[in-house]
Amino acid sequence: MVVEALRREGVTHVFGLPGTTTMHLLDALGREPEIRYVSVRHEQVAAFMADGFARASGGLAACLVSRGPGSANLATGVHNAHAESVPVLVLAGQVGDDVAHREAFEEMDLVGLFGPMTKWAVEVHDAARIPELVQRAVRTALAGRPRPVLVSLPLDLQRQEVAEPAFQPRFRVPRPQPQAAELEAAADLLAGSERPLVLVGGGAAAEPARTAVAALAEALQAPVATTWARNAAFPNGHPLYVGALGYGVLPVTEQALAEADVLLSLGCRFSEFTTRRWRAVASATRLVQCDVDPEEVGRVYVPEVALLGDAGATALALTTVVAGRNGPSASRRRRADDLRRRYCEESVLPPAAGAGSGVPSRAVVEALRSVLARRPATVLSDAASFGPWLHRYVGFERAGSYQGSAGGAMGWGFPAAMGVQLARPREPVLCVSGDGAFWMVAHDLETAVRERIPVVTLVTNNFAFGNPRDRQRIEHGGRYVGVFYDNPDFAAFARLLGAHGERVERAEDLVPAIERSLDSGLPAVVDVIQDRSEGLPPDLAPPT
Ligand SMILES: Cc1ncc(C[n+]2csc(CCOP(=O)(O)OP(=O)(O)O)c2C)c(N)n1
Ligand SMILES: [Mg+2]
Repeated sequence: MVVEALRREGVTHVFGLPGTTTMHLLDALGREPEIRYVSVRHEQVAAFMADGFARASGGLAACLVSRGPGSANLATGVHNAHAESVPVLVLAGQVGDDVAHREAFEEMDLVGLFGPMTKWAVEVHDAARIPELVQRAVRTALAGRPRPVLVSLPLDLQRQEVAEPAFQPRFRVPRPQPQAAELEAAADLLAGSERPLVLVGGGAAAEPARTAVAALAEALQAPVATTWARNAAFPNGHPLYVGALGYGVLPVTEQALAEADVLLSLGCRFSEFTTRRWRAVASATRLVQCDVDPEEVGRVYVPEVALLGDAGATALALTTVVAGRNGPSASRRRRADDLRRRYCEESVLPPAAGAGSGVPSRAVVEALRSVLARRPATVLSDAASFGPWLHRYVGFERAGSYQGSAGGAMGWGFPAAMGVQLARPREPVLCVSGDGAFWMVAHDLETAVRERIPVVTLVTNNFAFGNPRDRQRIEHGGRYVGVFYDNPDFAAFARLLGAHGERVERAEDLVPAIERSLDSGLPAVVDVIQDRSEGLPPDLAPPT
């Protein structure tokens, strides 16, 4: 019934790691040709893969893990997906109801564990209700602001027979549509604005919303910024794009926000980094907030006008209303042009800083830009010091061509890249990961080889936890504790597992190494050897 419910809901991929409480489920999955099951080597990888798959497909994947330890291992990835508004269906085996509440082997309160990091966490206690609750979980994960959900499945339940399972039709909660009065009010506010800014977040990052938002920005002649780690939510080459907010923000982008008299946000959660700890939006700024989820509207900032609705439909409707009025003033146009000109200047890669051995991050940016100019790859970046280099200095044009980690969990990148690759089998997928982050999940290179998932991971290898290292340099008098370590030869490690491995010690060898990796058709690791001091762009300090 669980597997049939997944099939009916259109779930095509399940990532997991077996245990006593999931054997029946696994047996049923193995007999279902429409669903691909992939075993991983640590459960957090299953959650990260499901996360990447969801982002790239617009749908949802499931994780199948066992009780107690298996579920706890999964939790990091579920927490990260929750923060980043990514739908993931968690199916967890649980101790049987016949032995529960006696500290049965590996017993853990799974609804309690996952409750704070899911939109809905439920344990099934009647086998006849499995279709209802699994199907509702999928609907819930995808409705409104997407988020993970948990269905806990006690073992004794899995052995029960149900004569006539009652499956539900496949149903998706419709997205609200903006109301005419609210659209008029928004258009009024925007018409009177001298310094508008459109802020685009993950909720408006996919097509067709993205194209509709571009048309709206053009009708308004308003500059557009993206939220932290959502750089591909708007075409970066567009004449109205003025950069990404968040950690490492360029001065021009922050100024565009600080000076905005009217801010139009679309699918944005106003995160700590995007808003520079809620200080970057001026109190005088008048907010028009478009969000699909009523719980999000006014959660952080109270809008003057709320547009409760799907970002694409809202942008389309608002464009029509705006088009029926006088065009934007010449001064507004000049301001948009001026901000764009400054954005183009500030997003130029700064000159090389000089000293230091190995391959500087600056050279990694140049290599990536050169490769991406020839190959339309999807790029992912893990939670490492390299993120701001990408966010500032690499442009992304296509929808979904960049996926960044805004949740913070180290180790997300490489597994999420595998999920993206499974959703987009024909597209090259490149992940940039810190050495610390990569080594948290590197064992799953075996999964990539076994399952033939040819993602290329560039490891920016500075033999250090760069972020805490920089904090110790700046705030703790350079007393380094627990931030430097040794690494294996990652290229040799990759080859040992049957993957393609490259070790790069000179900047000029980087592009050919990436090209060979992409051409190998295998999962690949490019070990980019850096100086131990390499990390953030030189003007940046880690966030406190
Ligand atoms: C799972 C997890 N543990 C700890 C942290 C705290 N943390 C943030 S960045 C960082 C170091 C990252 O090192 P690395 O991946 O090598 O990237 P680098 O900064 O050196 O480029 C740490 C430990 C985290 N974000 N996630
Ligand atoms: Mg490092």
